[in-house]
Amino acid sequence: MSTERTLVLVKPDGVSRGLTGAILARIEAKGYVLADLKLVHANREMLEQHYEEHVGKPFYEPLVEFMLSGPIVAATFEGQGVIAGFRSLAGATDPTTAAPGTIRGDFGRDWGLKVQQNLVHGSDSPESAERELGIWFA
Ligand code: DAT
Ligand code: MG
Repeated sequence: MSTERTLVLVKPDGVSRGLTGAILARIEAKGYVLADLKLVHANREMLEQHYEEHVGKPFYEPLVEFMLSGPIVAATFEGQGVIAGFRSLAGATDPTTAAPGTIRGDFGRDWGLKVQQNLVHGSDSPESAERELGIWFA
């Protein structure tokens, strides 16, 4: 396992619910190092690049609309194995079933079909991390 960088987004639901500090604190408490941070009002072009793997899926358009609905906090975190490590901290995609102890499991509400309101995004591979960091921290 090597020192890596990953992109973490606190999505509009996390920011509007006042959970940004609590979420970032968990990541820092794990020992990952905050290397960059900003509040971003995303635009459609950024989101089309960010979610390019999901274009055409049924949840794609609601997902993009949701990500446009309010400010997002974008962070770069560094650490040994931080890419998989953060996804482990975040928990399963659906907050309804995410395990207790994870960010989505503890803070995520049972939104039924609104799976996109799951508080956080984390890159899923070193290639995704570099690509996504280039979008959010261009
Ligand atoms: P993750 O964010 O856990 O990496 P993903 O990359 O598969 O999940 O999907 C991106 C986002 O799209 C996810 O955070 C929430 C939304 N999403 C995924 N699957 C969905 C589904 N079946 N219905 C509604 N939204 C979904
Ligand atoms: Mg993903």
